[in-house]
Order: sequence, then structure tokens, then C-alpha cells
Amino acid sequence: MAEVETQSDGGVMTITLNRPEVLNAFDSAMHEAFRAALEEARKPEVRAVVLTGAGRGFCVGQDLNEFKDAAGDIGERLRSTYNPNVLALRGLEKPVIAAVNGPAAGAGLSLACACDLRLAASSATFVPAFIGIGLVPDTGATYFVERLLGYSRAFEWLCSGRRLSAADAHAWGLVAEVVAEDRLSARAAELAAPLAALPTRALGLTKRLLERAAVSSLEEQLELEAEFQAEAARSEDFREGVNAFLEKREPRFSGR
Ligand code: LHQ
Repeated sequence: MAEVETQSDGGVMTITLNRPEVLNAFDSAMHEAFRAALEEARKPEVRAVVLTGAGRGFCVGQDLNEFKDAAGDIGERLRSTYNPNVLALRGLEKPVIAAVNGPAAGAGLSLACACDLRLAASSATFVPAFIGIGLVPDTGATYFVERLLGYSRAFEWLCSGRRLSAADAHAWGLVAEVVAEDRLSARAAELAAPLAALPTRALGLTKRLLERAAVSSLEEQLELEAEFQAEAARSEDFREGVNAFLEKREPRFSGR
């Protein structure tokens, strides 16, 4: 059975982490399969991505069974597997939704936070498990959680490692919406389909702009907006959007 499954429906590609017996913890085979799935997600015909887990877990980060004897060079393990994959996930120039179906822990929490939106089943939990095993947050957890929640909450949560319920995560603004467990995949599809029908190029560039907003001066951000706007204006979707407006009809965006 594949450690990561992919399925496409229209412009929406669903990536399912698939080691349910360990709540989809990462071993080397799953890293490799995830890398291949992320490569597939770059294809232009994919215009929105849903990341989820098989069984009752989303992803609990590193498979700790691999550390039974010795952990080896953990820094190198991060550099060669987790880091390139989280960069590839974050680098997708299209909307990415995490459909969090159960525990998201350790690097699994980092991946959920690297997505653009989080949709959670009511049974989902969010666990910065790193501190519980004497490690620091990794795979971008400090980067994403600090940006999503601010320093104070990020410090308290990442350092306590406490399990956050879906309802609490929603109250904190970490997840956009909480739904009943049996509604999760249908709701993810409902959210992803309209996103996949948007002008994908402009959407991807908007992601980049928002990312840079946190570190740019206003002057730098204005310049970047001008550059990216020039790029968006070269897309077929810009032409279609203007024509549809002038012709008083709904636009049909192609993502090109
Ligand atoms: C697991 C795991 C797991 C193996 C549950 N591994 N089996 C990256 C790179 C390099 C180095 C180090 O770190 C990193 C980043 C990281 O990701 S570090 C953090 C690693 N993850 C954890 O420490 C999480 C450990 N898991 C838990 O604390 C709990 O399982 C949570 C709170 C996530 C869920 O609790 P429950 O819902 O009560 O489930 P459970 O504990 O009963 O787990 C179900 C099964 O999954 C169980 O196996 P079993 O055979 O007894 O049914 C667990 O042993 C297995 N499992 N996490 N990371």
C-alpha cells in the first residue's frame, strides 16, 4: 500500500498521508512518497490541494520507532527530508487546505500550519509534541505558529506542548472551521472547488505577497506588489476577468 495516496477531482488534488497504524507518522518511505506527491501537485492542471490523513490521525510527525536504538544525525534528517518537503508544500503557487481529521502532532502540526487554511474535524487535536520528547519545534513550527498566533501564544503553546482541541484551535483562529468528523472530506471538497476555479496565478502571487508582508518595509512591499501585479496582468485570467466584467457575464478562469 502506498504511504501517500493522491487523487484528483477536477482541479483539486487530495494528498492523503497513509500510515494509519501510527497516525501517519513519517518514516523514510513516506517522506519520499510525499515528495513525489508534492511534485505532482505542481502541475498546472492542479489548481487547489487538500492535505489530509488516512484513518483517525492527520500526522504525528517523526515515527519514533526509527529512534528506538539511536536517533542519528537529526539535523541532517531535517535538512534532507522534512525541510525540502515543507518548502515544497509552502512553495505551491495555489491554495492548500489542511483537512485535519485527527491528531496533528510534531512535524505533522508544522505541515498543517504550513497550509493556507485549516479545516478541522471536531475530533482533531493539535499537539506541539516536540517539547514532550526534549526537542525544539521544527519543520517550520516556530515560523508558522508565531505568524499565525503571535509570540505570546506561540511561546506558551509550543513550550507547554499541550494538546489543543479543534474548538480551542478555532477560537484561536488557527483553524478556519470545525465540522463533524463524517463531514470533513465533503466540506474540504466544497471549500477547495471554488478556490480551484479562481485565477490561480493571481492567487499564488497573493500567497507570496502575504508571506513577504511580515518582513518588508512598506516601500519594499509596494514595489513587490507592482512587480507581481505586472505579472498577474500578463495572465489569460486577467483578460478573461476584464472581458467578463465588460460583457456582464460570469468569468471562466483557466488558471493560465
Ligand atoms: C506513533 C507516533 C509516533 C510512532 C503515535 N511515532 N508511533 C523530525 C525529525 C527528526 C527528528 C525529530 O523530530 C522531528 C519532528 C517531530 O515530529 S518530533 C515529534 C514526534 N511526535 C510525537 O512525539 C508524537 C507522539 N504521539 C503522541 O503524543 C500521541 O500519539 C498523540 C497525542 C499524537 C495522540 O494520542 P492518542 O490519540 O492517544 O493516540 P496514541 O498515542 O494511542 O497513538 C496511536 C498509535 O499510534 C499508537 O500505537 P499502538 O500500536 O499503541 O496503537 C502509538 O504508539 C502510535 N504513534 N505517534 N510519532
